[in-house]
Amino acid sequence: MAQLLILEFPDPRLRTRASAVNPAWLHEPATQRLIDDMFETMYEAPGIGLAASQVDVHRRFMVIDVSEEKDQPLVFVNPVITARSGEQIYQEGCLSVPGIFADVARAERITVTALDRSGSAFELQTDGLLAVCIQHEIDHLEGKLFVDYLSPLKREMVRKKLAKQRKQTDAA
Ligand code: GNR
Ligand code: NI
Repeated sequence: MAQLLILEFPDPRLRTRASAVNPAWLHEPATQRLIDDMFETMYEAPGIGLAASQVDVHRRFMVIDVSEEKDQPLVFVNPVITARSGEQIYQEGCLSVPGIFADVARAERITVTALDRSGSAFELQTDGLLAVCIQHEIDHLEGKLFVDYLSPLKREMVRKKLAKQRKQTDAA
């Protein structure tokens, strides 16, 4: 197992639109290792989700675990939201935008279809934090970040704050 490097805003690679996963690719040992490495990277961060885009793999899949005990790993391959209803506002963070938190409005309840890591299709109806996380990760696959929901001025403040944080970390 290995920890992977997480791309950070405003890295232009985070703007790449990921392409569909060929189900045959899931049967390759290297792919299964990549999924394991993404879970390790997510748990170590620590985070509740990680999209392939964030580790510079521009394929449509993500790993998620929103459980308290960190014992409910979920893999979504080629996820599609087929129904959405209601609205919830959640204070979001992102491993690609470290140390920044902001309220984002998203659907409260969603239905998502996807393949699991072995290539089997499933459908999930969910709400609350898991629904927020799935929407956040699918945004990554589209090259979209939660800071894109903020005003351009706020987004510029985020960019400057991260640049300053990095300067301090690099100097230390
Ligand atoms: O770890 C994460 N926490 C989080 C909190 C609120 C809304 C979304 C998230 S996802 C984030 C991990 C991440 O950046 N996934 O892309
Ligand atoms: Ni994120």
